Amino acid sequence: MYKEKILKLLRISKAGFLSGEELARRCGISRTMVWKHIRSLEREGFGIEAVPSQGYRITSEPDLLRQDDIRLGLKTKVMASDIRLFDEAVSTNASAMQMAAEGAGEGTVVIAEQQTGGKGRLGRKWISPKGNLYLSVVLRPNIPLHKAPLITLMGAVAITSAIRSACEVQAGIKWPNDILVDNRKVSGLLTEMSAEQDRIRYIVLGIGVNVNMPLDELAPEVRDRATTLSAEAGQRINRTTLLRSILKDLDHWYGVFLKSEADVLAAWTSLNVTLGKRVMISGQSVSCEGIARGIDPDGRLLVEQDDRVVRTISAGDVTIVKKQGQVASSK
Ligand code: BT5
Repeated sequence: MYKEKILKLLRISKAGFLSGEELARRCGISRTMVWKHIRSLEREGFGIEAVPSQGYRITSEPDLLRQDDIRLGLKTKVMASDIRLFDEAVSTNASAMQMAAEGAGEGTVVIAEQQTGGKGRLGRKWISPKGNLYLSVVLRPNIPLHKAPLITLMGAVAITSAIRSACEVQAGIKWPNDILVDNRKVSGLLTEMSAEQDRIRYIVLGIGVNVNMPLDELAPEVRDRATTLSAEAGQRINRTTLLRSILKDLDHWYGVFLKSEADVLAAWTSLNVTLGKRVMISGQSVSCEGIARGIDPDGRLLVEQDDRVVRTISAGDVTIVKKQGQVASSK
């Protein structure tokens, strides 16, 4: 607590020095304690210059997510009721599923600076080096099982609007779980759940966003179809600001979802890049090609084939194609 107060005072004074005596007085602690907290901030990666007779000042901040910085000015009803922040996790989804099984409350957010076993769908991998955002949220909605896929759509709406407002990058949603910028994947969502019969026990909504990592961290075959927000914006992105925006928008859209699923579907439709396009669907149980015409109330994709038959797709990978059989963008 005192450490955060000292940090706040140093940040406010910006380039100016603050003496140990002044800091001690403002916090109501001894100068020795001030010094200990300064050392602890240095261990976290803050550059702090100490000049005898003048005091301390911050010279550099680490590029790390910090609990207090995330909470700064964050007003949410459900999201971030509890924030669990890790330097490293195997998979924030796996951690959040475990925590939910042990009773973690709705809105618990698990965040990691990097993942060693980041998960995509169907056993695929999500490459997760430092410099990006990896988070998973525990949700306990009182909805029937067949409505669970709408959580992915709700999450996609929230992430897309957060990216648009925090980074001014024109992101769009590709059904079911991709966020694209100019046809390249910048973010992916993975929804997992625990359920019995027709009752959902809990859902974990996992979100990976490529923010500042160098693109060469990705294998060439993935890199060709991926991008980062910093590459698109042409500048480094403040991850804390983006994360706050994501939590705020998730909170908003989850609230909307619980009241009116139709409003989420309408927002999804306005932010999507799939509808009206010719798509190729490849899935475990279905593969087809046609025009993506819409989504149904359960979030399934409606594809009109060339023979006019409309297929209802509940899972699969979508590739947008230019003409029959010609790939324009893919997974
Ligand atoms: C996804 O799967 O897009 C879901 C990604 C969810 C990741 C988050 S991170 C926090 C939470 N914890 C987890 O363990 N997971 C979630 P899918 O649609 O199956 O796409 C996976 C495919 O995307 C891979 O097979 C690669 O081709 C590609 N890919 C992998 N890493 C990528 C990256 N960092 N950026 C862009 N594309 C990537």
